[in-house]
Amino acid sequence: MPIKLSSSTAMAAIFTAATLFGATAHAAGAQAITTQDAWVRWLPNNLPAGGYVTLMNASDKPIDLVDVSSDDYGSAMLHQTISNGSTQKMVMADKLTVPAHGQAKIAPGGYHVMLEEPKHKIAPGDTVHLKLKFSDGETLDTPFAVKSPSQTK
Ligand SMILES: [Cu+2]
Repeated sequence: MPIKLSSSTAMAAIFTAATLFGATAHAAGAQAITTQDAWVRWLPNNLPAGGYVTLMNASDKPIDLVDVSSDDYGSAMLHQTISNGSTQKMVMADKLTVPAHGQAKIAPGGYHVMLEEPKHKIAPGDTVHLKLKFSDGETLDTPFAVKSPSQTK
C-alpha cells in the first residue's frame, strides 16, 4: 500500500532532518570545510598507519585543522615529513591551514595523520573514522578507506 504524505508533513520531516544534521555536523551556518580522497595507508605488524585527506575550504577566511582524533585508534597525531637531502624526519604539527577558497592536502611526502594503537583489528578494505576539528568550530567525522601499501600509488 503506498504511503501518502501531505506536503506539509514531508516539509516538516525534511526540516527536522536538516536541523538534526546541522546540530551534529557543525555549530552554525553553512559547512565551510569538505573532504575528498580520505584514505589510510595500513602497514603490517602493528606499524603506525598514515591517514591522508584533501581538505577544501568554501569560505572566504582561512580555517585551520587544529585537532584529529579517532574512535578506531588510541593515538592520532598530525605530523609533517621534512626532507633534508637524503634523510627524512617527521615533526609534530599543531595545525594545518586551509586557505580561503582553497585546499590543503594531507598527502604522502608532506603531512600525514599518524595513527597508532588500533582499538580493534583493522585491515585493508575496512573503513575507519577520524574526527577532524577546525578553528571555526566545525568537527567532521570523516570515513577513511583503509588500503594496503600495494593498493596505493
Ligand atoms: Cu608520523
